Amino acid sequence: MPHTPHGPGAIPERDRRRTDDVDSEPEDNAIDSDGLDRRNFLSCMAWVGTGLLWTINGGIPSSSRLGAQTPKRGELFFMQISDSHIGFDKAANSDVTATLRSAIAKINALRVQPAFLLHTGDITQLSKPSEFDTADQVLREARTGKTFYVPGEHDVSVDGGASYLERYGKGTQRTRDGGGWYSFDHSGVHFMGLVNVLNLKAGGLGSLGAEQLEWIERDVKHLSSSTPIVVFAHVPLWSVYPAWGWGTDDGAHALGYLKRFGSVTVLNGHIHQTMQKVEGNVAFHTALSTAFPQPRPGTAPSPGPMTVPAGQLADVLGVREVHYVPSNRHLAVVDHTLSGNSPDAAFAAGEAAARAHASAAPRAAALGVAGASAANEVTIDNFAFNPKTVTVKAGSKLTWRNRDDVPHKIQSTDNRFAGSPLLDTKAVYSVSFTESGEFPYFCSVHPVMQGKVVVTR
Ligand SMILES: [Cu+2]
Ligand SMILES: [Zn+2]
Ligand SMILES: [Zn+2]
Repeated sequence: MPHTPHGPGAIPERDRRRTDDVDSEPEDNAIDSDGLDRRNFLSCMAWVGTGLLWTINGGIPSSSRLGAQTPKRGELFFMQISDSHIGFDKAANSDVTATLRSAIAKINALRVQPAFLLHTGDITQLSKPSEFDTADQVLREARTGKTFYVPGEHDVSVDGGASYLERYGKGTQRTRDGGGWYSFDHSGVHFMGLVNVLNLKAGGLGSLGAEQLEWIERDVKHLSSSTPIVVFAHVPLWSVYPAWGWGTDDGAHALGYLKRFGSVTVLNGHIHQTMQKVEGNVAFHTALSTAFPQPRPGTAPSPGPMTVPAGQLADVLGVREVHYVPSNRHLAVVDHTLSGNSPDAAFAAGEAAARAHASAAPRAAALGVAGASAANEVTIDNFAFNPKTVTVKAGSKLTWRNRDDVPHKIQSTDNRFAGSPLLDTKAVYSVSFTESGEFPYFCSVHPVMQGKVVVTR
């Protein structure tokens, strides 16, 4: 691939010093077997100077204020936004509509408008018509005028995707139990919008399913291997952190159909932070949310909305610009926080607070303050059922109580008791168990969450 040097002439004055620092690193421009030069690879997710955040992948010299890279003739430029969670109103962000609106305003302020926006899901918090309406209204303020969507689990958990598909499913592949995936071509790039948040299995991760996999195979069959491919889907298609459900069970299977293509870019949301990885011909990127951050893998007791210190929310929310230059192999992906500050400090502070909160909770429970689970009650805290295995007498009633800031949904693994509706924060759900036996169940929104009811005589 052509290596574009960071020529000082191309870099605005204010960015030059930091860029020169990057350039003064030992020269190591050996082209890897995957075609990425090592220095650009290392500068993935590099934080460069105040007001600049960049991840660069693919040889575009980058001073990365949003809009600093003026797209040239023949170049495709689009923006990704993700996880707007309209309807969320907890401590992590009490006004998600306002932060989505400021993300759109940032894009609208660009002199050259993107060809379109990609919204990679969790448009809403609870799939309510009013939430979809608000999202719609704000997105219609975008000057570019065109947004492509894929659903997140928050958009489909109430009704299996029916209302999402009614709004956004026109022109997509439809199946008996949903569908919603589609592809389109733009400026020589083939885009595939995939759905990996429906029909999830107990203990599993995101899932594309057999029908969608077959469609992927068919959809790319006619394309020449030199066609650049952009895949976008909500849940990461590679294993980011399976313990938190951050991956897709059959993601590798899907990517198998894309092996012969020279350039595959995968854009995801769901984890509310930027992560990237390059594997062979495939570059994976997850995006910031416009609503709230989640902790980095393993840095807190569980995923979920994370509260950062007052005044730092705009450091952890953001938008992403993507450029495609026909002569470059990889697309250039540049992430921007709403504030322009690095997200690192706010992430670290939020994670520390989440750990402190978690270590205080058992003490409070021991003192009877917050209350451990009552008899015949399972609480849901930090994406876990507590207790994981609960024993009740036949003929008695068991109650689940959601104490998380995210909705969960109880589903019997073998369909032997009635599942719950989507349980928002503080919601309870009860089932009377009459037969004795073992009843495994899971959360159909976050299928890594599993529990068991043991009913005794
Ligand atoms: Cu859940
Ligand atoms: Zn989300
Ligand atoms: Zn999600």
